[in-house]
Amino acid sequence: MAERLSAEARQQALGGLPGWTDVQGRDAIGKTFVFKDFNEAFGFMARAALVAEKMDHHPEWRNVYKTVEVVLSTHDAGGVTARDIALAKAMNAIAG
Ligand code: HBI
Repeated sequence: MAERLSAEARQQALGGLPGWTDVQGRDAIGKTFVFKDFNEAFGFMARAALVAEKMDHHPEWRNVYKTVEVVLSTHDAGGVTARDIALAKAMNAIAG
């Protein structure tokens, strides 16, 4: 079971995650990805979904046209864990 990161560890991790920030009022991290169009946005989601499934760690996300708002937190731990950092890194790599 992944352990919640300390505030320091989370800030440290965020330093290496361009575009990701703390989510106000929650122990979670978030990023809004903006793509060229819906096709690109959905393609990102399709690829990210396969990675999330492989990692057994799933995003909370919302897609409106070319934007994808992502929030990551580990429900079992009640906050941000290394699993969220790993998925965030993977999403940044997928988005390019
Ligand atoms: N995804 N974001 C997130 N957080 C979880 O705690 C989580 C998950 N996906 C699957 C999962 N947990 C299961 O492994 C556990 O609920 C058993």
